[in-house]
Amino acid sequence: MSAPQALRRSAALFAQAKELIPGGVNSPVRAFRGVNRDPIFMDHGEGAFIYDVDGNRYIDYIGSWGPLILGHNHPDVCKAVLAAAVKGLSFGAVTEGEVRMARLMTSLVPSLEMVRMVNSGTEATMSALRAARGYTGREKILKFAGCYHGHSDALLVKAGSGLLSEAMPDSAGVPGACTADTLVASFNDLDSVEQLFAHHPKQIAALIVEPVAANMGVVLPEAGFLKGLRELCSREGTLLIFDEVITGFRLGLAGAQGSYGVEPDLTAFGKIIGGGMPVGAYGGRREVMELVSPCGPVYQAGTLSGNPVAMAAGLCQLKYLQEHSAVYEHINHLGDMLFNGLREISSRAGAPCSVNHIGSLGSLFFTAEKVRDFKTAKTADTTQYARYFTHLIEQGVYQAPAQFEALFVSYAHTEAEIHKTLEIAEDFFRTSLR
Ligand code: HOZ
Repeated sequence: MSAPQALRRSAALFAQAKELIPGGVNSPVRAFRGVNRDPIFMDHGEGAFIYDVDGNRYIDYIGSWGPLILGHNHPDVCKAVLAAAVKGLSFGAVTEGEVRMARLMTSLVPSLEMVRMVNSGTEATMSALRAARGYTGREKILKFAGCYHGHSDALLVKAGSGLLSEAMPDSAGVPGACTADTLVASFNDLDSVEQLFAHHPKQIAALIVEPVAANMGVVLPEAGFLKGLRELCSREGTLLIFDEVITGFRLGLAGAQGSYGVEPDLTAFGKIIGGGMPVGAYGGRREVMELVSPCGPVYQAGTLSGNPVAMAAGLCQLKYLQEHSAVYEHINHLGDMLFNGLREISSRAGAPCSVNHIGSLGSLFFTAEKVRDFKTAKTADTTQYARYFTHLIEQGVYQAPAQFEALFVSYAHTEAEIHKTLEIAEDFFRTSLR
Protein backbone atom coordinates (compact mmCIF):
# COMPACT_ATOMS: atom_id res chain seq x y z
CA MET A 1 0.00 0.00 0.00
CA SER A 2 1.28 3.50 -0.82
CA ALA A 3 2.18 5.95 1.94
CA PRO A 4 -0.91 7.46 3.55
CA GLN A 5 -1.90 10.95 2.45
CA ALA A 6 -2.75 13.51 5.13
CA LEU A 7 -6.48 13.82 5.62
CA ARG A 8 -6.52 17.50 4.57
CA ARG A 9 -9.57 17.48 2.35
CA SER A 10 -11.48 15.38 4.84
CA ALA A 11 -10.63 17.87 7.58
CA ALA A 12 -11.73 20.81 5.43
CA LEU A 13 -15.01 19.14 4.54
CA PHE A 14 -15.64 18.23 8.16
CA ALA A 15 -15.07 21.83 9.23
CA GLN A 16 -17.75 22.93 6.76
CA ALA A 17 -20.05 20.03 7.62
CA LYS A 18 -20.03 20.85 11.34
CA GLU A 19 -21.43 24.31 10.55
CA LEU A 20 -24.23 22.90 8.45
CA ILE A 21 -25.14 19.42 9.69
CA PRO A 22 -25.51 18.38 13.36
CA GLY A 23 -22.13 16.96 14.38
CA GLY A 24 -21.11 17.22 10.73
CA VAL A 25 -22.78 13.90 9.93
CA ASN A 26 -26.11 12.49 8.84
CA SER A 27 -25.87 9.47 11.14
CA PRO A 28 -24.00 9.53 14.47
CA VAL A 29 -21.77 6.43 14.28
CA ARG A 30 -19.96 7.74 11.20
CA ALA A 31 -18.81 10.79 13.20
CA PHE A 32 -16.05 8.49 14.59
CA ARG A 33 -16.63 9.77 18.12
CA GLY A 34 -16.53 6.17 19.30
CA VAL A 35 -12.85 6.13 18.34
CA ASN A 36 -12.02 9.73 19.29
CA ARG A 37 -11.23 10.84 15.77
CA ASP A 38 -12.68 13.02 13.06
CA PRO A 39 -14.59 11.25 10.31
CA ILE A 40 -13.00 10.43 6.98
CA PHE A 41 -14.92 11.62 3.94
CA MET A 42 -15.20 8.89 1.35
CA ASP A 43 -15.08 9.42 -2.37
CA HIS A 44 -15.70 6.10 -4.07
CA GLY A 45 -15.57 2.34 -3.66
CA GLU A 46 -14.40 -0.49 -5.86
CA GLY A 47 -14.67 -4.17 -4.95
CA ALA A 48 -13.25 -4.71 -1.47
CA PHE A 49 -11.85 -1.18 -1.24
CA ILE A 50 -13.09 2.26 -0.33
CA TYR A 51 -11.20 5.47 -1.21
CA ASP A 52 -11.23 8.71 0.72
CA VAL A 53 -11.26 12.22 -0.71
CA ASP A 54 -7.51 12.57 -0.05
CA GLY A 55 -6.69 9.57 -2.21
CA ASN A 56 -6.15 6.92 0.48
CA ARG A 57 -7.34 3.39 -0.16
CA TYR A 58 -8.75 1.17 2.58
CA ILE A 59 -9.77 -2.48 2.77
CA ASP A 60 -13.43 -1.98 3.65
CA TYR A 61 -15.08 -4.15 6.29
CA ILE A 62 -18.20 -1.97 6.55
CA GLY A 63 -19.67 -2.29 3.05
CA SER A 64 -22.23 0.43 3.85
CA TRP A 65 -23.08 -1.52 7.03
CA GLY A 66 -23.77 -4.76 5.25
CA PRO A 67 -25.68 -4.31 2.01
CA LEU A 68 -22.67 -4.42 -0.28
CA ILE A 69 -22.36 -8.17 0.01
CA LEU A 70 -20.96 -8.35 -3.54
CA GLY A 71 -18.53 -5.51 -2.86
CA HIS A 72 -18.52 -1.90 -4.03
CA ASN A 73 -19.71 -1.07 -7.49
CA HIS A 74 -20.56 -4.58 -8.62
CA PRO A 75 -20.86 -4.32 -12.42
CA ASP A 76 -24.20 -6.17 -12.66
CA VAL A 77 -25.78 -4.06 -9.93
CA CYS A 78 -24.46 -0.82 -11.47
CA LYS A 79 -25.81 -1.84 -14.87
CA ALA A 80 -29.23 -2.60 -13.38
CA VAL A 81 -29.31 0.76 -11.60
CA LEU A 82 -28.37 2.68 -14.75
CA ALA A 83 -30.93 0.84 -16.86
CA ALA A 84 -33.68 1.63 -14.34
CA ALA A 85 -32.56 5.24 -13.84
CA VAL A 86 -32.92 6.18 -17.49
CA LYS A 87 -36.54 5.05 -17.37
CA GLY A 88 -37.32 7.41 -14.48
CA LEU A 89 -36.16 7.87 -10.90
CA SER A 90 -39.49 7.73 -9.11
CA PHE A 91 -43.14 7.54 -10.05
CA GLY A 92 -45.03 7.23 -6.78
CA ALA A 93 -47.03 4.63 -8.67
CA VAL A 94 -46.87 0.87 -8.88
CA THR A 95 -44.18 -0.73 -11.02
CA GLU A 96 -43.33 -4.25 -12.16
CA GLY A 97 -40.10 -4.30 -10.13
CA GLU A 98 -42.09 -4.32 -6.88
CA VAL A 99 -43.99 -7.43 -7.90
CA ARG A 100 -40.81 -9.17 -8.97
CA MET A 101 -39.13 -8.22 -5.70
CA ALA A 102 -42.06 -9.49 -3.62
CA ARG A 103 -42.13 -12.72 -5.65
CA LEU A 104 -38.39 -13.27 -5.17
CA MET A 105 -38.34 -12.47 -1.46
CA THR A 106 -41.34 -14.66 -0.67
CA SER A 107 -39.82 -17.51 -2.65
CA LEU A 108 -36.50 -17.27 -0.80
CA VAL A 109 -37.71 -16.77 2.76
CA PRO A 110 -40.24 -19.46 3.74
CA SER A 111 -41.90 -17.42 6.54
CA LEU A 112 -42.75 -14.58 4.14
CA GLU A 113 -46.21 -14.94 2.64
CA MET A 114 -46.61 -11.25 1.88
CA VAL A 115 -44.17 -8.37 1.97
CA ARG A 116 -44.44 -4.57 1.96
CA MET A 117 -41.53 -2.42 0.75
CA VAL A 118 -40.44 0.65 2.75
CA ASN A 119 -37.35 2.88 2.68
CA SER A 120 -35.25 1.81 5.64
CA GLY A 121 -34.85 -0.70 8.44
CA THR A 122 -36.26 1.87 10.87
CA GLU A 123 -39.49 2.03 8.87
CA ALA A 124 -39.58 -1.74 8.54
CA THR A 125 -39.39 -2.50 12.28
CA MET A 126 -41.74 0.35 13.21
CA SER A 127 -44.32 -0.82 10.67
CA ALA A 128 -43.99 -4.49 11.61
CA LEU A 129 -44.74 -3.55 15.23
CA ARG A 130 -47.77 -1.55 14.14
CA ALA A 131 -49.07 -4.53 12.18
CA ALA A 132 -48.50 -6.79 15.20
CA ARG A 133 -50.38 -4.40 17.46
CA GLY A 134 -53.18 -4.17 14.93
CA TYR A 135 -53.40 -7.95 14.66
CA THR A 136 -53.29 -8.76 18.37
CA GLY A 137 -55.16 -5.71 19.65
CA ARG A 138 -52.46 -5.50 22.35
CA GLU A 139 -50.18 -2.54 23.07
CA LYS A 140 -47.02 -3.76 24.76
CA ILE A 141 -43.90 -4.78 22.90
CA LEU A 142 -40.83 -6.59 24.15
CA LYS A 143 -37.27 -5.95 23.00
CA PHE A 144 -33.80 -6.85 24.24
CA ALA A 145 -31.20 -4.61 25.86
CA GLY A 146 -28.46 -3.81 23.35
CA CYS A 147 -30.56 -4.67 20.29
CA TYR A 148 -31.09 -1.78 17.92
CA HIS A 149 -34.10 -1.60 15.66
CA GLY A 150 -33.74 1.86 14.16
CA HIS A 151 -34.65 5.19 15.65
CA SER A 152 -38.44 5.14 15.99
CA ASP A 153 -39.62 6.45 19.37
CA ALA A 154 -40.88 3.24 20.96
CA LEU A 155 -37.66 1.38 20.23
CA LEU A 156 -35.18 3.86 21.66
CA VAL A 157 -35.00 2.08 24.97
CA LYS A 158 -31.73 0.38 25.98
CA ALA A 159 -30.81 0.48 22.30
CA GLY A 160 -27.47 -0.46 20.77
CA SER A 161 -25.47 1.03 17.90
CA GLY A 162 -24.98 4.83 18.05
CA LEU A 163 -26.62 5.13 21.46
CA LEU A 164 -24.16 2.64 22.87
CA SER A 165 -21.05 4.24 21.44
CA GLU A 166 -22.26 7.68 22.54
CA ALA A 167 -22.98 6.10 25.95
CA MET A 168 -26.54 7.47 25.84
CA PRO A 169 -29.04 5.46 27.88
CA ASP A 170 -31.99 6.71 25.82
CA SER A 171 -32.79 9.54 23.44
CA ALA A 172 -34.07 12.95 24.49
CA GLY A 173 -37.21 14.04 22.71
CA VAL A 174 -39.04 10.76 23.15
CA PRO A 175 -42.19 11.27 25.23
CA GLY A 176 -42.52 8.83 28.12
CA ALA A 177 -45.85 7.74 26.70
CA CYS A 178 -44.10 6.44 23.58
CA THR A 179 -41.90 4.04 25.50
CA ALA A 180 -44.30 3.20 28.32
CA ASP A 181 -45.34 0.02 26.52
CA THR A 182 -41.80 -1.10 25.65
CA LEU A 183 -40.55 -3.91 27.87
CA VAL A 184 -36.87 -4.86 27.90
CA ALA A 185 -35.44 -8.33 28.48
CA SER A 186 -31.86 -9.66 28.39
CA PHE A 187 -30.51 -11.28 25.24
CA ASN A 188 -29.83 -15.01 25.67
CA ASP A 189 -31.89 -15.06 28.86
CA LEU A 190 -35.21 -16.84 28.41
CA ASP A 191 -36.03 -16.42 32.11
CA SER A 192 -36.05 -12.65 31.72
CA VAL A 193 -38.57 -13.06 28.88
CA GLU A 194 -40.69 -15.50 30.90
CA GLN A 195 -40.83 -13.01 33.75
CA LEU A 196 -42.09 -10.21 31.52
CA PHE A 197 -44.75 -12.47 30.07
CA ALA A 198 -45.75 -13.44 33.60
CA HIS A 199 -46.04 -9.78 34.67
CA HIS A 200 -47.97 -8.74 31.56
CA PRO A 201 -50.15 -11.71 30.66
CA LYS A 202 -51.85 -11.48 27.25
CA GLN A 203 -50.71 -7.87 26.90
CA ILE A 204 -47.63 -8.22 24.71
CA ALA A 205 -48.35 -7.74 21.02
CA ALA A 206 -44.88 -8.53 19.72
CA LEU A 207 -41.43 -9.60 20.74
CA ILE A 208 -38.81 -8.09 18.45
CA VAL A 209 -35.27 -9.41 18.32
CA GLU A 210 -32.18 -9.32 16.13
CA PRO A 211 -31.75 -13.11 15.86
CA VAL A 212 -28.02 -12.47 15.78
CA ALA A 213 -27.52 -9.21 17.63
CA ALA A 214 -25.22 -6.95 15.63
CA ASN A 215 -25.60 -3.53 17.20
CA MET A 216 -23.86 -4.19 20.55
CA GLY A 217 -21.12 -5.78 18.51
CA VAL A 218 -22.03 -9.21 17.21
CA VAL A 219 -23.64 -11.47 19.82
CA LEU A 220 -24.80 -14.92 18.80
CA PRO A 221 -27.95 -16.54 20.12
CA GLU A 222 -27.07 -19.45 22.40
CA ALA A 223 -28.47 -22.92 21.74
CA GLY A 224 -32.21 -22.97 22.31
CA PHE A 225 -32.63 -19.19 22.74
CA LEU A 226 -34.45 -18.43 19.46
CA LYS A 227 -36.44 -21.65 19.65
CA GLY A 228 -37.39 -20.76 23.23
CA LEU A 229 -38.60 -17.33 22.08
CA ARG A 230 -40.67 -18.99 19.37
CA GLU A 231 -42.30 -21.30 21.92
CA LEU A 232 -43.00 -18.54 24.43
CA CYS A 233 -44.51 -16.28 21.76
CA SER A 234 -46.72 -19.07 20.41
CA ARG A 235 -47.87 -19.92 23.92
CA GLU A 236 -48.67 -16.27 24.73
CA GLY A 237 -50.28 -15.31 21.42
CA THR A 238 -47.48 -12.77 20.90
CA LEU A 239 -46.06 -12.23 17.42
CA LEU A 240 -42.37 -13.00 17.04
CA ILE A 241 -40.61 -10.39 14.87
CA PHE A 242 -37.10 -11.02 13.62
CA ASP A 243 -35.19 -7.88 12.76
CA GLU A 244 -33.05 -9.24 9.94
CA VAL A 245 -31.81 -5.86 8.74
CA ILE A 246 -28.25 -7.10 9.25
CA THR A 247 -28.64 -10.88 8.96
CA GLY A 248 -31.18 -11.11 6.13
CA PHE A 249 -29.58 -12.45 2.91
CA ARG A 250 -26.18 -12.22 4.62
CA LEU A 251 -26.20 -15.43 6.62
CA GLY A 252 -27.81 -17.16 3.66
CA LEU A 253 -30.79 -16.77 1.34
CA ALA A 254 -33.20 -17.40 4.20
CA GLY A 255 -31.27 -15.23 6.68
CA ALA A 256 -30.82 -16.08 10.35
CA GLN A 257 -34.24 -17.77 10.42
CA GLY A 258 -32.93 -20.23 7.84
CA SER A 259 -29.61 -20.72 9.63
CA TYR A 260 -31.20 -21.33 13.03
CA GLY A 261 -34.36 -23.05 11.80
CA VAL A 262 -36.80 -20.79 13.65
CA GLU A 263 -39.75 -19.15 11.85
CA PRO A 264 -40.88 -15.74 13.04
CA ASP A 265 -44.36 -14.38 12.36
CA LEU A 266 -42.97 -11.20 10.83
CA THR A 267 -39.54 -10.14 9.58
CA ALA A 268 -38.00 -6.72 9.04
CA PHE A 269 -35.42 -6.34 6.28
CA GLY A 270 -33.16 -3.43 5.47
CA LYS A 271 -30.56 -2.08 3.13
CA ILE A 272 -29.26 -5.39 1.76
CA ILE A 273 -32.43 -5.86 -0.29
CA GLY A 274 -31.61 -2.59 -2.06
CA GLY A 275 -28.06 -3.58 -2.98
CA GLY A 276 -26.85 -0.26 -1.54
CA MET A 277 -29.90 1.85 -2.36
CA PRO A 278 -32.15 3.04 0.51
CA VAL A 279 -34.67 0.23 1.02
CA GLY A 280 -36.37 -1.78 3.74
CA ALA A 281 -39.28 -4.21 3.86
CA TYR A 282 -41.43 -6.07 6.34
CA GLY A 283 -43.49 -9.12 5.81
CA GLY A 284 -44.61 -12.48 7.10
CA ARG A 285 -47.89 -14.22 7.78
CA ARG A 286 -50.62 -13.40 5.29
CA GLU A 287 -53.34 -12.92 7.92
CA VAL A 288 -51.23 -10.27 9.63
CA MET A 289 -50.03 -8.52 6.47
CA GLU A 290 -53.58 -8.40 5.11
CA LEU A 291 -54.36 -5.94 7.89
CA VAL A 292 -52.01 -3.38 6.32
CA SER A 293 -53.69 -0.56 4.40
CA PRO A 294 -55.32 -0.43 1.91
CA CYS A 295 -56.21 -4.10 2.58
CA GLY A 296 -56.94 -3.46 6.26
CA PRO A 297 -56.96 -0.85 9.02
CA VAL A 298 -53.22 -0.68 9.88
CA TYR A 299 -51.99 2.46 8.10
CA GLN A 300 -48.54 2.70 6.54
CA ALA A 301 -47.45 4.50 3.37
CA GLY A 302 -44.57 6.17 1.49
CA THR A 303 -43.98 7.89 -1.85
CA LEU A 304 -40.54 6.36 -2.33
CA SER A 305 -41.53 2.88 -1.11
CA GLY A 306 -40.74 0.34 -3.81
CA ASN A 307 -38.73 2.95 -5.72
CA PRO A 308 -37.96 1.55 -9.19
CA VAL A 309 -34.21 2.20 -9.11
CA ALA A 310 -33.88 0.67 -5.65
CA MET A 311 -35.95 -2.34 -6.75
CA ALA A 312 -33.70 -2.84 -9.78
CA ALA A 313 -30.54 -2.75 -7.65
CA GLY A 314 -31.98 -5.06 -5.01
CA LEU A 315 -33.45 -7.52 -7.47
CA CYS A 316 -30.17 -7.76 -9.32
CA GLN A 317 -28.20 -8.40 -6.13
CA LEU A 318 -30.68 -10.91 -4.69
CA LYS A 319 -30.85 -12.81 -7.96
CA TYR A 320 -27.07 -12.89 -8.08
CA LEU A 321 -27.05 -14.39 -4.58
CA GLN A 322 -29.70 -16.91 -5.59
CA GLU A 323 -27.81 -17.99 -8.70
CA HIS A 324 -24.28 -18.04 -7.25
CA SER A 325 -24.05 -20.17 -4.13
CA ALA A 326 -20.30 -19.53 -4.36
CA VAL A 327 -20.93 -16.12 -2.79
CA TYR A 328 -21.88 -17.59 0.58
CA GLU A 329 -19.13 -20.21 0.42
CA HIS A 330 -16.58 -17.48 -0.28
CA ILE A 331 -17.68 -14.93 2.32
CA ASN A 332 -18.14 -17.56 5.01
CA HIS A 333 -14.69 -18.96 4.31
CA LEU A 334 -13.11 -15.50 4.47
CA GLY A 335 -15.16 -14.64 7.56
CA ASP A 336 -13.84 -17.75 9.31
CA MET A 337 -10.31 -16.85 8.24
CA LEU A 338 -10.60 -13.27 9.49
CA PHE A 339 -12.36 -13.83 12.79
CA ASN A 340 -10.58 -17.08 13.72
CA GLY A 341 -7.35 -15.30 12.80
CA LEU A 342 -8.17 -12.35 15.08
CA ARG A 343 -9.04 -14.79 17.87
CA GLU A 344 -5.71 -16.57 17.45
CA ILE A 345 -3.46 -13.53 17.20
CA SER A 346 -5.08 -11.74 20.13
CA SER A 347 -4.85 -14.82 22.28
CA ARG A 348 -1.23 -15.44 21.22
CA ALA A 349 -0.45 -11.88 22.32
CA GLY A 350 -2.19 -12.49 25.65
CA ALA A 351 -4.69 -9.72 24.87
CA PRO A 352 -7.97 -9.77 26.75
CA CYS A 353 -10.18 -10.12 23.69
CA SER A 354 -13.28 -12.00 22.75
CA VAL A 355 -14.32 -12.57 19.13
CA ASN A 356 -17.86 -13.46 18.09
CA HIS A 357 -18.73 -14.35 14.53
CA ILE A 358 -21.03 -16.21 12.24
CA GLY A 359 -19.95 -16.54 8.63
CA SER A 360 -19.02 -13.15 7.21
CA LEU A 361 -20.34 -11.15 10.19
CA GLY A 362 -18.41 -10.61 13.39
CA SER A 363 -16.80 -8.39 16.03
CA LEU A 364 -13.73 -8.30 18.18
CA PHE A 365 -14.39 -7.06 21.72
CA PHE A 366 -11.64 -5.78 23.98
CA THR A 367 -12.75 -7.80 26.97
CA ALA A 368 -11.76 -11.10 28.48
CA GLU A 369 -15.45 -11.83 29.17
CA LYS A 370 -17.38 -14.08 26.84
CA VAL A 371 -19.77 -11.59 25.24
CA ARG A 372 -23.30 -13.02 25.35
CA ASP A 373 -25.51 -10.03 26.15
CA PHE A 374 -25.61 -6.28 26.71
CA LYS A 375 -23.98 -6.50 30.15
CA THR A 376 -20.98 -8.47 28.96
CA ALA A 377 -20.67 -6.39 25.76
CA LYS A 378 -20.40 -3.29 27.90
CA THR A 379 -17.34 -4.70 29.69
CA ALA A 380 -15.38 -4.02 26.47
CA ASP A 381 -12.60 -1.45 26.75
CA THR A 382 -13.59 1.24 24.26
CA THR A 383 -10.32 3.15 24.71
CA GLN A 384 -8.38 0.11 23.61
CA TYR A 385 -10.75 -0.35 20.68
CA ALA A 386 -10.11 3.27 19.64
CA ARG A 387 -6.35 2.58 19.64
CA TYR A 388 -6.85 -0.55 17.60
CA PHE A 389 -9.07 1.31 15.13
CA THR A 390 -6.46 4.04 14.74
CA HIS A 391 -3.69 1.52 14.12
CA LEU A 392 -5.73 -0.23 11.45
CA ILE A 393 -7.09 2.84 9.69
CA GLU A 394 -3.63 4.35 9.49
CA GLN A 395 -2.47 1.18 7.75
CA GLY A 396 -5.37 1.17 5.30
CA VAL A 397 -7.99 -1.01 6.98
CA TYR A 398 -11.43 0.54 7.45
CA GLN A 399 -13.54 -1.11 10.10
CA ALA A 400 -16.38 -0.09 12.39
CA PRO A 401 -15.59 3.27 14.02
CA ALA A 402 -17.10 2.06 17.30
CA GLN A 403 -16.64 -1.00 19.47
CA PHE A 404 -20.32 -1.92 19.45
CA GLU A 405 -20.77 -2.50 15.73
CA ALA A 406 -20.23 -5.36 13.29
CA LEU A 407 -17.69 -6.06 10.55
CA PHE A 408 -18.78 -7.41 7.18
CA VAL A 409 -16.81 -9.40 4.61
CA SER A 410 -17.91 -9.21 0.97
CA TYR A 411 -17.62 -11.41 -2.11
CA ALA A 412 -15.05 -8.96 -3.47
CA HIS A 413 -12.60 -9.60 -0.63
CA THR A 414 -9.89 -12.17 -1.24
CA GLU A 415 -7.56 -14.10 1.02
CA ALA A 416 -4.92 -11.46 0.25
CA GLU A 417 -6.94 -8.73 2.01
CA ILE A 418 -7.63 -11.00 4.97
CA HIS A 419 -3.93 -11.87 5.33
CA LYS A 420 -2.98 -8.20 5.08
CA THR A 421 -5.57 -7.27 7.72
CA LEU A 422 -4.37 -9.99 10.10
CA GLU A 423 -0.77 -8.89 9.64
CA ILE A 424 -1.67 -5.32 10.56
CA ALA A 425 -3.81 -6.45 13.50
CA GLU A 426 -1.04 -8.73 14.75
CA ASP A 427 1.37 -5.84 14.59
CA PHE A 428 -1.02 -3.90 16.85
CA PHE A 429 -1.28 -6.73 19.36
CA ARG A 430 2.49 -7.18 19.38
CA THR A 431 3.52 -3.57 19.66
CA SER A 432 0.74 -1.23 20.71
CA LEU A 433 -1.31 -3.05 23.28
CA ARG A 434 -0.95 -1.47 26.67
N1 HOZ B 1 -26.73 2.37 12.53
C1 HOZ B 1 -25.62 1.95 11.74
C2 HOZ B 1 -24.76 1.02 12.47
N2 HOZ B 1 -25.41 -0.03 13.14
C3 HOZ B 1 -24.78 3.10 11.27
C4 HOZ B 1 -25.48 3.87 10.26
C5 HOZ B 1 -24.60 4.88 9.53
O1 HOZ B 1 -23.94 5.68 10.17
O2 HOZ B 1 -24.63 4.86 8.33
